[in-house]
Amino acid sequence: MDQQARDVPLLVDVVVIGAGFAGLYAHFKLRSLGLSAFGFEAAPEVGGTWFWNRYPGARCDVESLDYSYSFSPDLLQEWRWSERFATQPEILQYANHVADRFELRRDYAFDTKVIAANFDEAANQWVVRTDRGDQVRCRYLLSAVGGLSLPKAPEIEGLNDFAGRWVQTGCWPREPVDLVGKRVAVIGTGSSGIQCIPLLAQDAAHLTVFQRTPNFSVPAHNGTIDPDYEARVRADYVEHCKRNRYTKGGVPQRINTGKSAMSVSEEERLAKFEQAWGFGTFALQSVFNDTSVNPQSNAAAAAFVHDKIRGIVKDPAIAEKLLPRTFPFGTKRMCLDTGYYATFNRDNVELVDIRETPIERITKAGILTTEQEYPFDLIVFATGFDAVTGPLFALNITGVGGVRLQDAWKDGPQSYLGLTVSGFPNLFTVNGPSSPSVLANMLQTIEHHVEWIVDCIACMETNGFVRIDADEAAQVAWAHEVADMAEKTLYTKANSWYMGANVPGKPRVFLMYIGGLDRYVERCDKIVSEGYAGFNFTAGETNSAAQVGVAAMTGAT
Ligand code: NA7
Repeated sequence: MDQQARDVPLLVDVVVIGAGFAGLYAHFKLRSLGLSAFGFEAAPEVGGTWFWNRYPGARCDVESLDYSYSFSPDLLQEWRWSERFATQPEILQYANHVADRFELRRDYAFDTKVIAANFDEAANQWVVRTDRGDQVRCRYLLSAVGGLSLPKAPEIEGLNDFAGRWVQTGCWPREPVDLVGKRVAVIGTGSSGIQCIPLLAQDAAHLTVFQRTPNFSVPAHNGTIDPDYEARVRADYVEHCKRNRYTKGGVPQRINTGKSAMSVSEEERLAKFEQAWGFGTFALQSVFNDTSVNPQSNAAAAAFVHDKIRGIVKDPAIAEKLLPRTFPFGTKRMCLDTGYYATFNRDNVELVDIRETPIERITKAGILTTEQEYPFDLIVFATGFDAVTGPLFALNITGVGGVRLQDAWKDGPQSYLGLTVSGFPNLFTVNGPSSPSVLANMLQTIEHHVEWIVDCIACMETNGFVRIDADEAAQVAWAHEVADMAEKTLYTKANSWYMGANVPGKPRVFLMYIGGLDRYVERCDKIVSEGYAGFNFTAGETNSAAQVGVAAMTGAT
């Protein structure tokens, strides 16, 4: 299909990459500024991560009342979630509703992947190319590609020999996958594996779980939303969301003692853990204030979960295999499940500990471990993502002097505030590395980043600036601050995707700002109030939004 037939402009103020929650909101905000924006989305429709992750049991681990856009009071009131933790289909429906309601689809090319973005220094423009042959120039490039949008390729030898079918949780097929009567394998026990395993077990004839590292999981206690709580939130919904932005995790801390787990008696500690376990959410992590920094408090939480697992799983030998022991509690993302551990009490479910008997290869019939060959009809890879940096590298970005982002970040990502990268002017990254991103409610982090970016662009337009670039010294200082903060916690002790440790060869760097969304937002505000401290602006001849709009319509460059 040619460029004009798809109405792809040749020149636009802003190119937005991605039509997930970040991209959609960016479009909405940019339009309100009177700027022309055009978006590319690899999927055939909106939704981002919620389009791709349609495996059985896929669900958000943030409560749905909080996992909602807050920018429109009307939208907040009109949308009703049916469950406390929304399912993937319902979240996708929500994304579609938002796109329809605010007419956000019209400036997107779907089924279109960005394959390169090069900064033209003379013009202060980005030149964006796609896999459909489009080439678009823009003054600002906004990446809204999401941190968990590039599934890791299955790394296990022999996959081409397999006679059965294989799928990945991170790009699950749109058509139903037939499980009935099938012998199914799942490789991976992170959030995705833990969410889908109970449902696969219900439908498959036999399910074998290949576990490399057991994870901590707590019951989500999903169900309908407590009507009294919902009424209270709705009575004050806009303020509720504003308050969320000034919390550590972007959600209300509904069970929080504000104390060290070691400062209370064992009886009180266990009672609080029990309350948190019974409540769901990430309460078990936040009920005491030192779980992520104090090894003793952390060990107490881990021991509590171990006892719970032993209590649920009937076979003590299987229970022992399911106990996470190799990393501190919560330092790999804790999982929220529905019936995960109890699934191992089913007759048709088997657990293979691949630390004890590693997978040697995939064969024509199934999976060969050092102990035996297991025959399968279907293998499910729930093996995670090349998180945060992977999706940005996939864009093939080159900045000033033709430097590739991959090369600039060969020792780990360097970003000022997770929003901008020195040497890559006029590029903004929503939820980029060294911002809170997944450590807080993503709807909050997305809204905050998009608003910051759009305000910054508005400031540039008003002041006649044509280029913004992060100061390298400010960026280095920020990287140190982010790393120092992480080092003071137990998070750096885990081989997690937070650390980049799940992808062979990836530099080991903690990828998020761990100081809390509240502190981060205040920091960003302060930087703005100091005249965008740490940023360099260049004044120059600028095409006004209106001029660019005309150019885009006429195809002039
Ligand atoms: P995760 O959390 O990265 O989990 C991936 C799982 O797959 C984890 O148990 C890995 O074991 C396992 N894995 C990865 N590669 C292999 C290979 N090669 N062989 C065997 N096992 C492997 O990804 P998820 O998709 O579950 O969740 C990602 C995020 O999405 C989640 O944190 C939420 O924020 C939403 P390992 O622990 O590396 O030993």
